Parts: sequence; C-alpha cells; structure tokens
Amino acid sequence: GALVLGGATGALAADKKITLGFAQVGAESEWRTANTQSIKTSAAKAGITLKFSDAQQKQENQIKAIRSFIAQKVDVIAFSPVVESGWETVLKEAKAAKIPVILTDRAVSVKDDSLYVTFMGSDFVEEGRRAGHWLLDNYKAQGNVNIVELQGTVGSAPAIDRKKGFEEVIKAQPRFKVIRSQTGDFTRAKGKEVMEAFLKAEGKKINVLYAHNDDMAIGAIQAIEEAGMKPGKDITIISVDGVKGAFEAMIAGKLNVTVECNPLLGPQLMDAVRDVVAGKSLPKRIVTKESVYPQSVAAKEFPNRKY
Ligand code: GZL
Repeated sequence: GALVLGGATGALAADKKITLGFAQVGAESEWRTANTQSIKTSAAKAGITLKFSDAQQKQENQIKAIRSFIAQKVDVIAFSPVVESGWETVLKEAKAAKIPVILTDRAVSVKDDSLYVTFMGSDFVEEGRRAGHWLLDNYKAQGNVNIVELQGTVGSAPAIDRKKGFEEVIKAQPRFKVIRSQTGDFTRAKGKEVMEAFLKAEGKKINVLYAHNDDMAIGAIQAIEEAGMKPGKDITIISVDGVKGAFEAMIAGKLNVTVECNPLLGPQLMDAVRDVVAGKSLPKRIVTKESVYPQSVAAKEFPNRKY
C-alpha cells in the first residue's frame, strides 16, 4: 500500500531532536551557578539540544537572547526573568512565532498568562514567611528587636515576595522592626558593601540581619567581623537559598538559619519541555518542594547537599 506520509512525518516529529533556548539571569550567586549546572546536565541527559545565554543580570540581554532563539526557530524557549515587568512585547513575538515559553525560577507580571505555558519555581512569599516564623519562634532576647534587611535584585520576584512574606509574619509582634532595608543585588560584594553602610549608621543597635540570599549574607558576615562584632551571636542572621557556603557558615556558628530555595530545576524543566513538544497540557504553576535548615542540623545535613 501507499506509504502513509502523515504517519511517517508524525514518526519523524516524535524522535526529531528537540532544541531548547534557555536565557539565564547571570552567574551572580552560588544558587544561580547550581541552577545553570542543573539545566545543562539535565539537557544533556535528556538528549535535548541546549542553546544557553547568560544575561549578566540585564533584562535587555535576556530579551535579545529570546529574540535570537525565535530567529533560530528553537522548539521551546525557557528563561528565569531577572525582573517581573517588561516582558509583554517579546513574549508576544514568541507566541506569534508559535514557540512555547516556560518560565523557571522567577515569575513575570503579564495581563495575558497565555504568553507562557507554565511557571515552575519556588513560592518566594512562603520562603519569606518561613524566615519570619523562624525569627519569632527562635529569637529569645526580650525588648525591641532591630532588623536590617538585604533585599535581592530590585524588581525581581524573589526580592518582592521574600520581603512581603517576612513582613506579613513579623507584623504580628511589633517589637520586631525592620530599621533599614536596601538591595544588595543578590551578590556577596554588594551584600558586604551595604552591610558596612548599615553598621556605620546603626552599629551595635542592629540585632538581626535578614538577607534575601546566602551570598549577600556571606558578604555581610565579612563586614560584621571587620566591624569587630560576632556574626551569628551579636547579630542573628537569617538567610535564604541553602547553598554550601551557608552550611559552612552555620557550622562555623556565623549564620543561624537558611531557608532552602531549590535551584535543581533541570530534570523537571526537561520533562516539561518534552511534554510541551508532545502536545501534552501542563499545570500553569509547578511549585518546587523545599524546607528550612537551622544551625543545629547543619553539620548532619551538609554531606547531603547537592548545591
Ligand atoms: C531564587 C533565585 C534567586 C536566589 C539568588 O529562586 O531567583 O536568584 O535566591 C539568585 O541566590 O541570585
């Protein structure tokens, strides 16, 4: 009988090599480099061709990368939006080109959520709440508690939501007050620089540091030591991510707790890419599972850490 071309074409489509274009935020933190590693390793394991770009934390570079993926006619585009706003235009271009888009790690704020297939990543508001609950449950000294806050990248979902969740919880006990809050852009260098400014302005009045990621906390720890104070003792330090550097700081008694934010999204992303290409429908929101690691469990947990 005649060759059923449709069937043959279908078959070709089924095992055609998938090409994924991934526009990464940058390489600003241990979290980010672990996230990149997970994506590259998982793509290789899944036999998915990966076109990868690093935007050095600049939105215009991510937009350029997405446009180049569209021009190259990749099968799927995925990215972690450095900030929440300013994505409508380029996402409409991807939709017009019939290229599905998957958001990983950070969210976008768009009116039309048909511009992306799914958003997989942590619940940052919940991470902020966990940081707040740990503080209310574990801070023993009486009287007013002066908190300084190192925020993540201005306008990014993690910075906006970690602040929101933390404040939502501590407002239950007014003695806990954020007296200074400024961005350290998720980096060690900036975290140290801003903590130096906080110490110059407030010095020994500071009781607690809430850092939106471990890298800024590690930078701040250096600043606290250079100011002759004991991090983890004179200043209680709460941080987010759960990277190796945080466990080392907790084992040294210099950090009190880290709220886990799992960067190992690679395997889930590749499953989602295959499902999208196969025409399967995906939930609009996939939330990563994660927990909280206080200093008391750091040494035991450290050998299990994968990032
Ligand atoms: C959170 C991620 C944040 C990390 C930072 O999912 O977007 O960006 O908390 C990283 O370490 O720079």
